Amino acid sequence: MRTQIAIIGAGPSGLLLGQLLHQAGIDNVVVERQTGDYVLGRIRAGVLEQVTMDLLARAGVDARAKAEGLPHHGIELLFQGARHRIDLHGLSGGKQVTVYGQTEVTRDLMEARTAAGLTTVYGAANVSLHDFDGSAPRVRYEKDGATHEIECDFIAGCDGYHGVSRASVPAQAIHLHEKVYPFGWLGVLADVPPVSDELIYCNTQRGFALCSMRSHTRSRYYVQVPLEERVENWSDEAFWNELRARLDPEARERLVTGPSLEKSIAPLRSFVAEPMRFGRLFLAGDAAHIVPPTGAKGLNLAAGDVGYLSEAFIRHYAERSTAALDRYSELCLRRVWKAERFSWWFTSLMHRFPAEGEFGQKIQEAELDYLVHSKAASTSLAENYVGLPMESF
Ligand code: FAS
Ligand code: PHB
Repeated sequence: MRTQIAIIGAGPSGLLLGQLLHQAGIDNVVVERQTGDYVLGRIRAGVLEQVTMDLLARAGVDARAKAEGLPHHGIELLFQGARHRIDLHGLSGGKQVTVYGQTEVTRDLMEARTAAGLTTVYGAANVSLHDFDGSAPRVRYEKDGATHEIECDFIAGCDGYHGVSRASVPAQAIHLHEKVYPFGWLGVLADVPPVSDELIYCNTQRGFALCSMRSHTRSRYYVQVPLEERVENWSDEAFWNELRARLDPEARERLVTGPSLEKSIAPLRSFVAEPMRFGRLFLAGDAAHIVPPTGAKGLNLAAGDVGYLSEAFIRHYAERSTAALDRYSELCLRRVWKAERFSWWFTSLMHRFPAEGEFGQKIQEAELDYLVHSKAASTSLAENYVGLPMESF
């Protein structure tokens, strides 16, 4: 098989890239190791920046997100028993975020790809990348008992943190930065109405909690748990009791509980691989960076990378120039590191760090008190939360 761009991974990065390239007449093939249903079964992000919504519109797949997504103009911070609203819309010059689950984004992209008759190889085993440091890269995979090979001009590594793309780069050519946090997020998805109209981020003596949602009838909740926790130790009742214990009286009163549709524990880490380009291999999304989900940046950063990479490929083929491709890594990493900083800061502010002791808790409370009473500090939170602008090549 031959194509212009071989894309590894059918998560949001790979599918959005495939759609944007198709719209520009650039041939591409997506190779995914799981089944489509498996990919859709992973419950992940819930908040889209306007930059991401604009990219979905450019890809022609924003209709449902615009119709069913929930525009949000603010978030609340709960600490020392009181809730304080951060006016994202007012403090960011009129910007908003849209609550629309990553699962739905992925579904919309999958349907568009199928409708366009584009090639997606699901269930591809033992994917391997070859000669991306030369002029004729290739991708190999096994399926239905046979080994297949894709000849291409470029490879886009959109295969996430545990993918094969970054792992295929020689160790001396890549520099990894990582910080692992001493806790995880136990998350529950349930068909119950959200406890509030907006997201509530909670800093409490018992640990962090987040009240989020997918719609007016489906809620997503998280509580901070120790790293050694196992999801099988948490019945639904135990989860709801722990969440209740971390809420303020009004939210506790309004909380509607019900059977979990999904329950899982996600570890938290900050991670960046530099650079994000190796010859004719380009990394995008979680293949290149991970943020703790506190700032709702993971999916949005992935979309930003794809916005840059699709534009760079389009310019390459239109202008027979490598100028934009040569700047891809630099532009991505400038935006990635700013999001890494914000996600680290918000995680450090909102979670309990037992090793920091009482002094650490008092510093957190002082910073939160300053944050909610300072327009300058709240504006900084707001402009990072709604998403920083993309640069031009
Ligand atoms: P993905 O990991 O989504 O997709 C990579 C794809 O590549 C997968 O389908 C995988 O099966 C495939 N793949 C892997 N190895 C392969 C191989 N060798 N060959 C072929 N295919 C291969 N972000 C937020 O903003 N908010 C959140 O609340 C949030 N929660 C998260 C919870 C968890 C448990 C995780 C892991 C991430 C979470 N994220 C969250 C971040 C998440 O949304 C990612 O940013 C987003 O999925 C990034 O999309 P991709 O870059 O496409 O990577
Ligand atoms: C979610 O709804 O899954 C979500 C929302 C905001 C976050 C993290 C996760 O910061």
